[in-house]
Amino acid sequence: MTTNRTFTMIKPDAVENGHTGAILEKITAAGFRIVALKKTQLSKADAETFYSVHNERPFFGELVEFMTRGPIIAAILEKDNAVNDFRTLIGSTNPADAAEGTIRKLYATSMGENAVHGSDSDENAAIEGAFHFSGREIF
Ligand code: FUP
Repeated sequence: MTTNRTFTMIKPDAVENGHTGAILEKITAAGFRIVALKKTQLSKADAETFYSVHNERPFFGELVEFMTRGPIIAAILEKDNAVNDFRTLIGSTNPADAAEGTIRKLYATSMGENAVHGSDSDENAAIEGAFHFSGREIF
């Protein structure tokens, strides 16, 4: 089981607002190595599958609508303690609660449109990475 990788998406809001380059720079400056990277757009079925853990929540419809409205950047990142260190780098789900200097504090506009995704466990990092990338897209 790989424990030094995490999965991220730069979400449609941050891509629309032109923050892709700045966010990738912050990620690599923090010591993460990009092992897979692509620009893509989620279908409704993709977003419903990716966020199926939330499918009973009241915000699920809006979340799927948001995540499918434009392209995203998907990436697999490598670093010691990747899952936890990346969640520290991105900050709290709600940007109003996110620490100064975190990616969500800098680039997110709201809880619903919060600029970036970061896996919450090694197990989910592996599942989410495999959802987006085939073996020959990972280096
Ligand atoms: P995170 O792990 O920080 O990405 O947050 P969650 O997995 O709890 O939530 C996934 C996404 O659902 C968030 F990025 C935004 C959305 N969400 C809401 O819109 N409202 C909520 O109350 C909680 C989450």
